[in-house]
Amino acid sequence: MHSLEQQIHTQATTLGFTLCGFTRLSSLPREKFLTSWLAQGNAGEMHYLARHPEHRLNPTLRFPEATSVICLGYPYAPPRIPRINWQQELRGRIAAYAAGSDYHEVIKAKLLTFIAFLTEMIPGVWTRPYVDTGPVLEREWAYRSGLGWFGKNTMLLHKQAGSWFFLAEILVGLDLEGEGIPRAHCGTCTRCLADCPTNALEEGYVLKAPLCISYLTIEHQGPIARELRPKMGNWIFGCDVCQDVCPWNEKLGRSRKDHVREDLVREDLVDVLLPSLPELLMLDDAGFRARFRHSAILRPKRRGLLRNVAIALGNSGNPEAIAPLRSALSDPEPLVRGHAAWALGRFTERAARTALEHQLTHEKDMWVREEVLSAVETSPAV
Ligand code: B12
Ligand code: SF4
Ligand code: SF4
Repeated sequence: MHSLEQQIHTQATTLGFTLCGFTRLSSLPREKFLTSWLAQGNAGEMHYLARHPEHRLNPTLRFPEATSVICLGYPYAPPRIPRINWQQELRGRIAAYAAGSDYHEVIKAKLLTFIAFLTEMIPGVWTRPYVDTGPVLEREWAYRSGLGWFGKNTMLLHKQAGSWFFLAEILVGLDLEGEGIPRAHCGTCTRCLADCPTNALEEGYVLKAPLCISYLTIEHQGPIARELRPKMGNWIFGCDVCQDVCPWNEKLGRSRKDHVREDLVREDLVDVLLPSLPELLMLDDAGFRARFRHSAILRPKRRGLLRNVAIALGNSGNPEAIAPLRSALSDPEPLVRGHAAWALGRFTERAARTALEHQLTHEKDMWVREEVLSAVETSPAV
C-alpha cells in the first residue's frame, strides 16, 4: 500500500505539476520582515498585501480546520527567445508567464480535479485551493515544503526546474509529512542584482516593487515616473530579466522541454512574447478584449498596456515609431496620450516636435498638457 504522501505525489504528476511537497501549517517567523517590507513602501499600490498580515503569517487563524499544505509547482519555461533587433523591428517583450490562457484559470481547474481526487480517497476531508489568490505567502510555504530555495531575485528556485514554475497550494485537514527546507544554491552569484534594469533588488532577497518593471507594467495604474521610463526598454507586460540571467534557468538547456506548459503550442510562443508595438498601439477597446481574452494581459486594461507600448516605442529610437505615436496623441485615454507625448519628445526628427506643438493647441487634460510641455522642452529635435 502506498503512503498517502506518495499517492498525492502521483496525482500531482498526473495533473502536470512537476513539483510537489508538503509541510505542516504553523505561524511563520516572518512578521518582522513583512512589517518592515510594508512599512518601507515596498508594496507600492498593492494595498491588498497589507491586509490581514496575521492571516498571511498563519493561515490556521482563518482556517482552524487546516493542518498541512500541499505545495505544487506548474512549469512554464519559455522557448529560447531569438536575438532580434527589437528597436528595428519595433517589437515589445512580454513576460513568459503571460503566454497562453491565464494561469490562474488553468491551474484552478487542476486544483479542483486534485480536490475531487482527495475527497474520493478521504471522504469529508477539509480542503482549500489557492493560486495567487488570497492572503497566502506562496513562496514561503513552497520553501518550507522543499520545492525550492529563495533566490536573491526573490524567486523560488529549484535545481532542475530553475524558477520557471507557478506555485499553487491546497490547504488540507490532513497530517502530511514533508521533506523539509532545501539548501540554497545562489552562492556568490549576483547576476540578477547586477542586471535588473531598475536596481529593484538592491542587495538581494528584498524586492522594491515600486521600482520593478513587472509591478510598473502590470499593477501600477497611473503614469509611470519619467526617470523609470527609459529603463523599461521594450518590456510591456511583466519582466523576466532576473530569471533570464539566472544560471539555474540557463542550466535547463536541453531538458527545457520537460518544463514547458503542456497546454501551449511552443512554436507560437515567440510571436506571442515579441508582439508588434505599432499593432498594439492601434487596438481599440474591443480589439484589446478580443486579442487578450482569457489572458493575464487583461489585468492592466487597455490603457495600462498602451501606456507601456508608448514607452517602449519612445525607447526604440526608431523614427518609424513616430507615426503610430502621433496617432496615439488622439487616443481617448489621457494616460496613453501623455506617454505618447513623452515618447515623441525623445526623437530628434522635426515631425515628432511638430506633432507635440500641434497637440498643445487643443489638448485639454492638464496632466497630458504637462507631459507635452515637458516633452517639447526636453526634445532634442530642432
Ligand atoms: C505581489 C506579487 C508580486 C509583486 C511583488 C513581488 C515580490 N517579490 O514580492 C510584483 C508585481 C512585483 C511581482 C512580480 C513577479 N511575480 Co509575483 N507575486 C506576487 C504575490 C501575489 C505575492 C508576493 C508577496 O507576498 N510579496 C511580499 C513579500 C514580502 O514576499 P516575498 O518577496 O516572497 O518575501 C519573502 C522572502 O523574502 C522571505 N524572507 C525574508 N527574509 C528571509 C530570509 C531568508 C534567509 C529566507 C530564506 C527567506 C526570507 O520572507 C518573505 C515572506 O515570505 C505572489 C503570489 C502569492 N500570493 O504569494 C506572486 C508570485 C510570487 N509571483 C510570481 C511571478 C511568476 C512573478 C514574476 C516572475 C512575473 C513576471 N515575469 O513579471 C515577477 C518576478 C519579480 C520578482 N523578482 O519577484 C510567482 C513566483 C513563482 C516562483 N517560482 O517564485 C508567484 C508565487 C505567483 C504564483 N502563484 O506562481 N509579483
Ligand atoms: S522582474 Fe525585472 S525589474 Fe523586477 S526585479 Fe526582476 S529584473 Fe528587476
Ligand atoms: S542569478 Fe544568481 S543570485 Fe540571482 S537568483 Fe539566480 S543564482 Fe541566485
